[in-house]
Amino acid sequence: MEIAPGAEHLPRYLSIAQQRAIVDRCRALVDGAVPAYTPTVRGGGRMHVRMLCLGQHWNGRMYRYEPTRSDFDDLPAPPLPDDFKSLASAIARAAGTALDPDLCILNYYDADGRMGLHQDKDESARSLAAGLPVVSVSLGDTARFLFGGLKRRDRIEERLLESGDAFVFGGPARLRYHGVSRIIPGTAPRELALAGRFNLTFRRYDI
Ligand SMILES: O=C(O)CCC(=O)C(=O)O
Repeated sequence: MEIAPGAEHLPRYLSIAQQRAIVDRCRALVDGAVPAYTPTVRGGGRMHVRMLCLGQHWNGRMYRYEPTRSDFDDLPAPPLPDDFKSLASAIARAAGTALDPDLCILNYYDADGRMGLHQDKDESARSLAAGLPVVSVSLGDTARFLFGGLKRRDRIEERLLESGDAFVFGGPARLRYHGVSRIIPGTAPRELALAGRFNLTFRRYDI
């Protein structure tokens, strides 16, 4: 489903069995040896998600990527698993584009989770100029996803991202503002036994 040039929503892309398998992996990752944490961003505000970066770490105080979590505990970002990479590439292909990701930001939203309107623009200038897409996978509770334009004040469309949905934005849509206004508690498929929502966004830092 094309939302805008370069932006595709793929509702229910993942089967329940696939969702369960990924949710189990996400649970193990966020409570693993390098656990998810709540980032503090430039200006001192705390984000409303628990975050774990795979492949490269996004430093929320500096708005830049780095191999280790110098804004938190200096631990190295865990590697991006090969099957996660393949999943993101398959989704990009299904959306009519291509991505060979080298990093993923995994966020967990509880019932109060949200994310302000922002652009994903900390990847390399080459990656952004090429319009390499961001591939997003949603699991668990439904999110009210905000999708705006290239300027913060542009009209914002609200769209529900449900469990198993994929959303891809690249090319002319790569720098569109987006965010999550709220999570709708209790909407995750029963089979996942998950309160809250995982979201994975796959990106390519450099070409
Ligand atoms: O949770 C979502 O659907 C969006 C996540 C997001 O905007 C991000 O990680 O940059």
